[in-house]
Amino acid sequence: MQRTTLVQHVRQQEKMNPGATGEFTSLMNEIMVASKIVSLEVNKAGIGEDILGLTGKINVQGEEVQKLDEFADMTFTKIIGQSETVCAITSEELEYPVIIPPDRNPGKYIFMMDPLDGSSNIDVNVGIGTIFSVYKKKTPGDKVEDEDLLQKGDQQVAAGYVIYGSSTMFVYTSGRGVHGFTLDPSLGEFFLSHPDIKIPSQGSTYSINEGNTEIWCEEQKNLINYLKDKDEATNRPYRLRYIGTLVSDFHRTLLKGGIFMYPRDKNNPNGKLRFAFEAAPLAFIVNDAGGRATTGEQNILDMVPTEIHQRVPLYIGSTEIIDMAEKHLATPSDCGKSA
Ligand code: AHM
Ligand code: MG
Repeated sequence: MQRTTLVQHVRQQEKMNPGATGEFTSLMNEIMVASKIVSLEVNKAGIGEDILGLTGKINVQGEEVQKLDEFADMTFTKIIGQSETVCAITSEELEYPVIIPPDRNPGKYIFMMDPLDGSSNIDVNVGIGTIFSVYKKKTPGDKVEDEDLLQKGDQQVAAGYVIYGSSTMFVYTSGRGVHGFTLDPSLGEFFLSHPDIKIPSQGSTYSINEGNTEIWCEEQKNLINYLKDKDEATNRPYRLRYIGTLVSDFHRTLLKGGIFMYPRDKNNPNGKLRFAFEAAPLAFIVNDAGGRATTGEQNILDMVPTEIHQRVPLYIGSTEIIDMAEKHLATPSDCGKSA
């Protein structure tokens, strides 16, 4: 059987772009190599070298850094940083961007990543992942400016994620459809397994950390109550599925339809997830698969971040459900401010 590898696929896609120089294909190859190394390490976790557990460090988000977080961050940063395809790398784990100096032949792309998403699931053999996003440098000259690092969501050139789960999957879009590849561990090669993924316009699943109910704003509580009400005509109540790894919850939502939410709440006015490393790349993917992502007030892809580690509320999934959610969120409460 003739199977398409990820490398072949990226090259075929590049041929459709008449101005292509091969730099993007090289970058994608490097991302793939880094993800295979991380996948191998994740699969070995628990045996041999001690890769599970905490490093004892606290990252820029104020979260404890796991050894696998650090390993994934270093692997991607090193491989992509040496690839001569990028001029800057930003990471959820790094306070400041890595800027490639002129004497190391920087490329024209900017690479952003959450190197290991789902940190709380690392030690318990539940799916974790990497999320990435690629932008083009906007400003002329060698210097990487804020304008290059803080671009509007819809300026992404490509976005993707890798899930290290029951199998390792690589899903990406460069604006020509969302395509999924599964790693054949015996060959160490990603093969096309999910061509041209389209998200169903409806679904019957909602995904949210319901342990936060007490700190949710009123409109959020109303939305969840609506999803749990019984009404055969609108297929309610919905089923709850929450893994606690965004990549995995998103992947299920992409394939089966439904909605994933991480709302603002009384303690966190912008929610938890980061625009550049989580919300924007997944919004770019869901959009190309026929779905939508919003903060509740604005399309994620229309947002221009003001800082690298900016957080945003996220509602992402099937169009009809996101439209319905937006109606519930249309009149936001003051969310406990007046209490
Ligand atoms: P991380 O990137 O440090 O792993 O944090 C993001 C994760 C997401 O994967 C997941 O959707 C969310 O945090 C879970 O948060 P909570 O434990 O508050 O439900
Ligand atoms: Mg994350």
